[in-house]
Amino acid sequence: MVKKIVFATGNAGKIREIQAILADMGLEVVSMKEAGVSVDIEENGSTYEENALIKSRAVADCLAKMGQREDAVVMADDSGLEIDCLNGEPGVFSARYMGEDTSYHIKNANLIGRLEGVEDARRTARFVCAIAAVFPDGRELTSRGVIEGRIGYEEKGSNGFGYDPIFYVPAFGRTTAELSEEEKNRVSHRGNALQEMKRQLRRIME
Ligand code: ITT
Repeated sequence: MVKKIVFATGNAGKIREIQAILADMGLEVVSMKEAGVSVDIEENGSTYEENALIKSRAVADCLAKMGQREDAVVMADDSGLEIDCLNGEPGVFSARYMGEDTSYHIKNANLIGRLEGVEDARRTARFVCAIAAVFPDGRELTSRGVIEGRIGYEEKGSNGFGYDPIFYVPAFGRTTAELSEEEKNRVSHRGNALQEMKRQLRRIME
């Protein structure tokens, strides 16, 4: 019997969004840290789906070694920002762009700089998110969500994380860093991918 979801992420911004979206599943949602798992995972897949599966399987293996695999679905998200006029960069390398430890203030300033002189209509971009779920019996599911937007001309807003301050959502007239958590979750790539995953989970757990 599945009783909890262990989410394989070390990103505190993600776990907050994920816990809010999965709150109505009737399952306990804990981060891998809360589950006592600490593992360095090499995300060497070439797609978001592959990387999400790599993270989920690695954490599932650790839980199995700890004897805690039986009642947990392990889920992970891999996501990124794709900027059209930069041929989809930074894409699956979004977290590693300019180095994992470089601040997002610097990364965001760099991307804005690379788009200097690019007019509004060509500043199109999207956040993409793949979610993977690995079940105790070895079954695996994936889902994907997207949000379309444009790269702004300066950082705006202080909510969210990562590239949110430069990702402008035309429908709101604001960046995702200027949206409340509830507004972002309703329209975001992660929100969409998790809603799709919830539909698949409900079908399986019926
Ligand atoms: P985990 O692997 O531990 O989950 P991570 O931050 O390394 O955390 P990813 O490998 O999925 O996560 O990298 C995704 C990067 O894409 C993330 O660090 C941000 O830079 C960016 N990103 C993804 N979703 C975002 C969002 O909702 N808002 C802003 N930036 C986002």
